[in-house]
Amino acid sequence: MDPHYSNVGDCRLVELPQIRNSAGNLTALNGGQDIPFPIARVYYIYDVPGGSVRGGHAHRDLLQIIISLSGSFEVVLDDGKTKKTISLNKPNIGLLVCPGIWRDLQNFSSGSVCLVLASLPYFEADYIRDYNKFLEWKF
Ligand code: T46
Repeated sequence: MDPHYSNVGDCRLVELPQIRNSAGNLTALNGGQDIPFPIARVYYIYDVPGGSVRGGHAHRDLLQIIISLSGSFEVVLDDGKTKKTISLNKPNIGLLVCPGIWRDLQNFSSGSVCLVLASLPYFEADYIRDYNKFLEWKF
């Protein structure tokens, strides 16, 4: 997908497998199978103070799946024309975020944990952290 032409409609919720038994649930994620790309990096966000907003950037090439492992938060997706707010609050639901989409993460509940599976290693040059530059790059 050309990230210059991606839009919020290309981002979607992905149902992740759950193995349930009387002792609880387990979710195993295999890159390229349960996740639609090979996983190059995993990171997680936690201890977010109330009212904090994270994100505030787009990626040129990176694909990600964002999962709420515990608690809840919202992801605001923005393709420069349309914004869409997605609430995440289930550890078996991931949000696939395409390249070329601005994202903000907000309304973190107390104790929430955000897990992110990323298609590429951390590379600061892949970030667009200025919204006007994002619009210039996109259009
Ligand atoms: C995204 C949202 C959901 C690293 O050194 N390695 C890493 O893999 C990451 C993700 C970050 N960092 C450093 C870069 C900054 O100095 O950690 C610091 C905080 O990163 P950032 O301000 O980008 O964090 P968020 O929560 O605003 O954004 C992160 C991801 O960067 C981003 O790709 O989509 O989570």
